[in-house]
Amino acid sequence: MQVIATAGHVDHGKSALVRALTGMEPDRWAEERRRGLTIDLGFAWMTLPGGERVAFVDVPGHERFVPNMLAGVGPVPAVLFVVAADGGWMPQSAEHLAAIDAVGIRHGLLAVTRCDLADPGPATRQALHVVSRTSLSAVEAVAVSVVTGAGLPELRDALARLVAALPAPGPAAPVRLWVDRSFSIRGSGTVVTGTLPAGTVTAGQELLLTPSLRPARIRGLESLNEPVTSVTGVARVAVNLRGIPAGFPARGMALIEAGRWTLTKLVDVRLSQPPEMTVPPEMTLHIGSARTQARVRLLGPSAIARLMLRDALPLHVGDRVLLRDPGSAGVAILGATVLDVTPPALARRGAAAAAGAELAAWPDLPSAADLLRRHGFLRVGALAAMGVPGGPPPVAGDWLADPDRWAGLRRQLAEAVAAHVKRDPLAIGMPPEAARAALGLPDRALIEALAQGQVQLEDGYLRPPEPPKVLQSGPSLPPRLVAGVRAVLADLAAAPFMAPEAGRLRELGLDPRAIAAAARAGLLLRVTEQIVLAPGTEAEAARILARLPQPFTTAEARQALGTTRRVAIPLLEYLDRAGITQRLPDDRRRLRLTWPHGPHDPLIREIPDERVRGGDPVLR
Ligand SMILES: Nc1nc2c(ncn2[C@@H]2O[C@H](COP(=O)(O)OP(=O)(O)OP(=O)(O)O)[C@@H](O)[C@H]2O)c(=O)[nH]1
Ligand SMILES: [Mg+2]
Repeated sequence: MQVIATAGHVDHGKSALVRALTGMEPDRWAEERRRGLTIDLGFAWMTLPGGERVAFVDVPGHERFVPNMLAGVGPVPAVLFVVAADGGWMPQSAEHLAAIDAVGIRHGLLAVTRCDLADPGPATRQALHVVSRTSLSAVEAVAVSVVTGAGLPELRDALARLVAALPAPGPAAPVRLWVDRSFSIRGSGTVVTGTLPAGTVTAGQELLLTPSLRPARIRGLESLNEPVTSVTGVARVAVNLRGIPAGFPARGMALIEAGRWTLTKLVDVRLSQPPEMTVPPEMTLHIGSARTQARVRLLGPSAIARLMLRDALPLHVGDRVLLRDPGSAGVAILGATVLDVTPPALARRGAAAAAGAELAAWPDLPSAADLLRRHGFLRVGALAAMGVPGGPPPVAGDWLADPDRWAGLRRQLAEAVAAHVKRDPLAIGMPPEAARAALGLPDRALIEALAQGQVQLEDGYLRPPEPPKVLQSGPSLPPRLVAGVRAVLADLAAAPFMAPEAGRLRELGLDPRAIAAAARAGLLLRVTEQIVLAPGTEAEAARILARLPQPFTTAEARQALGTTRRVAIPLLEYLDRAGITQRLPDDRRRLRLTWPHGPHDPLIREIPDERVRGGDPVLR
């Protein structure tokens, strides 16, 4: 099926032609028939010579009803443009054509009607000339009379050719069914109708009704008055909805698929206006069957503008919208292409001009790369809801990133972490949340992905990749700390298990933070917050304890190590945690490991070091 809208000046014979082609009455209202004037949209359909069916959306020509005309033309792919042979080109001919051009409809036919009343030649030539300068460009022209029937077979053939040439939209395209009528049927409930431009709707499917995003399940479907279980656009569709009260839906609302559209009140667009024309600050925006007020802010000297909409609309990047100034004397209709449906705030001075310059270079159908360059980061779902296919693989989770921005951020993160550690050498590292805030990133997962290969993320903190140099002051450890550690190690040289008293540690300036930093740097073995020994002392302890009869008591261990209970008990517990000793139910212990290569076996040096980190509450 295809759907074609009529267009043309009032009284030029649009409805009469639809009636003659379809045998159906497009003027649905008694008032319309009484006045011989179309007020609202009418619907009729026929089967073409080739067997294809075509539905017509018949629009009013009167200037008072232009909004209705726009609601009919908005979602259709093609138009039947009507000019009366005896009327010629008229104001609403021009206005309707401007609207068609603004919406970007590229397919159509010219019907020169009432050819029994006047020579169709002049009207045909004039209309073809004007039409050729619009999105319709070259169209076929057919002269017809509904009174004599002249030209009607030729028009049917031309319609068949037009329909055959129309592009077939994707059956899997996102559904956006603009509501053009809504009514309720006793026993069935709420029904809405619309022109489905693409995609498929199926009975049982759940859609969302904009702008409230109220869920609406399809209870039943009809197309051209016949019940169907599924319809693929282009089609006229009547949808019986469950979950929507009668009287709730209205023209301009849309049924959309969840996650496939961006509901937005703010868009950046490219206007199709010649730059010298002054653009009114307030215009009426039309898309599909919807219309709303738009505040227009030009972004710099180019044709780029930011539109602030009164009502949220479901939009895609690349959508064509129509802007109209109903207050203006002449025809004031502009087309605009949506470039961004979630544009960033223009907070900085000069941001508007910069945004205008950036967007001026974009194509009418921006790519994922364009949008990522502007936004830096986008979730996969957000890009899909913009209607933009493709995009690079995610950098973390469902985050997509602009490749240049990402590379820059990797450098920035390395610098930020290095600066953090330099500022506060005793710090465990930079908390990822601090790095996220410093780099202005939307999600912590991005920091974790950025850290890879650049910065170490250990124990939940970011540190520079190089571990600090042992026993050398420098950028990594302050000289005061290194001096304190040297003094402790000197004390321990004579009695390796006589850990310095708390007072001695205080005197040397080794508070718990400093001790933790020194332990991290491998300068001290931190048994508890208060008990520190020289690195590697645990291996020496293991060697000494290995000489005792197994299992051994705490007192035997204390004696063998030549220390006090103050040190022996926490040291034995430390050795338990490190897996070097095992504590038995009777409180005695035995060595768990044997070292074939003696006490300098690298295993011994590595295991405890790891355990210090794992067991340290400060580091968790
Ligand atoms: N003689 C003659 N009259 C025609 C022909 N086509 C339409 N008319 C008459 O022209 C008048 C207007 O026709 P409509 O079909 O209502 O015009 P319209 O374009 O639908 O008008 P609006 O919907 O109000 O914009 C009616 O009186 C028709 O009978 C034709 O081919 N020949
Ligand atoms: Mg009419």
